[in-house]
Amino acid sequence: MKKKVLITGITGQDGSYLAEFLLDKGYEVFGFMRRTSTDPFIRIEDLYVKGKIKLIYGNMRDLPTIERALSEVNPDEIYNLAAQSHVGVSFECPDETFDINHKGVERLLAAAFAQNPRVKVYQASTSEMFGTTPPPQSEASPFVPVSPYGEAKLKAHRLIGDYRKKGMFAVSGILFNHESPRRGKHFVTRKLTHSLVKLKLGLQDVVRIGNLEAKRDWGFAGDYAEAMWLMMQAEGPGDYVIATGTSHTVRELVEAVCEELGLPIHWQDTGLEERGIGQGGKVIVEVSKRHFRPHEVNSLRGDSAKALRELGWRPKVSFRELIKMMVESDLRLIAGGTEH
Ligand code: GDR
Repeated sequence: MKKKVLITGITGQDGSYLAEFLLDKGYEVFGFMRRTSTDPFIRIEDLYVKGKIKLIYGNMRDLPTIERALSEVNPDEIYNLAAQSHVGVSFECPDETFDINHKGVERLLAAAFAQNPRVKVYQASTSEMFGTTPPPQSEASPFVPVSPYGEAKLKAHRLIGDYRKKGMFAVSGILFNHESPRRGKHFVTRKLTHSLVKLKLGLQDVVRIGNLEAKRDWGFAGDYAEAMWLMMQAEGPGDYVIATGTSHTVRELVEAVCEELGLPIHWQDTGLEERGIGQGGKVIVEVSKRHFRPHEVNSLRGDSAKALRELGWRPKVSFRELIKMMVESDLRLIAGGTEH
């Protein structure tokens, strides 16, 4: 019989890659999704329309909907990818962030354990939990979160530890930033590839950006979906850092996207006055206070030696390959007129 998997947050970037990966592995895939007025199917349309996955409406804030999904599916594995996933927004909506990212996990774990204590659960934890801890960050590094998002995720991570003590196969994947052409446009990588492609095509004048000095360890989301599954197949449950081990500043990211597009850029002035100057002295990038966060995680670079040692996992796509993939995809979408 096929193994059954329930993915919460299936409509997101990671959910869509994981669904495809698990279908390939022969799983029967069920998705738990929230109703929204905007089109939630962009990333999974093909899988849904062709009947490859089944979707169940519900909400991480609503326990009965979680219980219903669990009893309908009776999963062997659960991947909890549902979250309010934007760090910047978490400062503006802390209660909602806590209710989904912490309490939602509490609801899910309690319901799953009550239904079947042998079910395996994957929790999407995050490098944001390390906060101000200097790089490289590993499973042994202290957690010092500085955002409501990071704090809520840390509480959820600790719940995973509690349930593991009760005997549950509960794993926590501490994933560093992971991107793809399916990334939402409010995250800095996709915001830059999307808007600089538009600029290149003459459809946009200037890109406004926040902190250029923040450093992140950016990997490819498809590689990270494989890591999630590998963790669930390990002999025992654990915590794993998943990262590339290299980091770049947002400034270097801007430069890499520009280079990929053949857009020359140099920087002028500093701080909030800083601007990226393009061909003919035209301002193409502007620093804007609006995109800064009240508290910033300055530098993230993960050490995923444990994942390599225990799971045989290593990233396949490099930073430059990732940028190329995202730029080419946005060029196709925007030049092809399928997106604006
Ligand atoms: P992050 O990703 O907060 O690390 O969380 P994001 O892409 O939003 O920010 C990365 C860094 O870029 C700086 N930055 C900007 N960010 C955005 N979004 N927009 C801007 O204009 C901008 N300018 C500079 C940010 O300040 C930050 O330093 C992501 C999410 O996917 C989380 O859910 C996940 O847990 C972590 O990655 C790992």
